[in-house]
Amino acid sequence: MRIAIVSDTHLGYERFREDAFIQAKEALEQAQSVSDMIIMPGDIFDYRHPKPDVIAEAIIIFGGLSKKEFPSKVTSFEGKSPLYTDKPIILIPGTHERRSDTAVDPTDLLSLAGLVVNVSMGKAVVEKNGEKVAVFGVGGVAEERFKDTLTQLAFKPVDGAFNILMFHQSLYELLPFSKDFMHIEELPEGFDLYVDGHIHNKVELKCHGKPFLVPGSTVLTQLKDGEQEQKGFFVFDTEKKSYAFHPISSRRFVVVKVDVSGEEPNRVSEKIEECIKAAVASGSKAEKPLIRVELKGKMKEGFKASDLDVNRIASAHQEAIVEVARNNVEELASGKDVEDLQSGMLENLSIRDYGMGIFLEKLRANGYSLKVSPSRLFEILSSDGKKDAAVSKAIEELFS
Ligand SMILES: [Mn+2]
Repeated sequence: MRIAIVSDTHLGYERFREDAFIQAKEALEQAQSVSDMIIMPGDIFDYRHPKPDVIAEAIIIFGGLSKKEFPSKVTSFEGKSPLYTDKPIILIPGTHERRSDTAVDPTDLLSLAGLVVNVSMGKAVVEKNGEKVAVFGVGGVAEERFKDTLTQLAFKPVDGAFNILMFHQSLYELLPFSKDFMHIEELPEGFDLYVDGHIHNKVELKCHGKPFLVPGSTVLTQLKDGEQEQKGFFVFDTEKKSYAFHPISSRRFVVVKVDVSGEEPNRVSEKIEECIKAAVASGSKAEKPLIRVELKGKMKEGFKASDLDVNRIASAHQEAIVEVARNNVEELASGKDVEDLQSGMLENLSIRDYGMGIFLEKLRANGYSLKVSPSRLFEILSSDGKKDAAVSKAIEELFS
């Protein structure tokens, strides 16, 4: 069977709302035309509470896919909620949709509407002419809960099927900066393919000798260097045991690095202009590229980063969307936290995970030793809605 893997469509992403919709639609429609089934490892939406018009966009896209026949169908299912369709569009919620364990997230809505199969914390078996593919899903959880969650789920690969483990997490090999991230070789053995979301550039690795694939997002969001490559999706062929990347048309993103060392502001402005011109000229004019100019170094004695009018430079361009980052110009740094937040390392981490990290650190420093997992506590405290009830529940758990 041919399995399309489309990830991190981020429907409703405010900065590039139209891109998110158009590029998700293109990726999914192309994916359907070249595959027997589609799997999606999370962040289908950009929010836990998408507005009705964003939910409508998702219904338009997934409703369109559901109207067509797939060559395969879901023949068995175990999950948090019942199965509402046998169409093989199988997904899990990611970090952006994450809510408390029992709450309804927006991917549940698509499932309830009979448009997709939400395989979070469950298993779906898809069949085509007797061939079976089993998809095991772990919806996005706090990083330090991932290992325990896998242990609790105790997934058993299906005999005679091609088995896929799909999740939405940071792994140490991809983002090597937190001891809460699991290592790739700690993932359970016995699967034929490992599929992860969350990372917005494409990744191809091996896990226990089997392919480990991250297709990356279909829309620009994080603006990291890795997002300069073309967006798209993977198609894995279970017969050939091989896969290919299918690019989609997406907004071009260019990062240019400008060294300001020993320069005066006027010369820095000229350098930036030259770089923007070159970046614009290197692509087609059909769509405005997003150009991120990263300044680095120490300016000429007597000048500082704030002498550069980056807003004027950025807004002076019609043919591109320009943003100028001057946080690596030396004079600007002020305090370790700000540096941390602005450093490239943290760009990889969601604010939620960063907050979780600080929370854990404080608990550890204060000798926290109660049995309630700190990440569970964090989730309760940061869950939506009835805060009072959530907090009293947490306190009850803590002291009972
Ligand atoms: Mn994402």
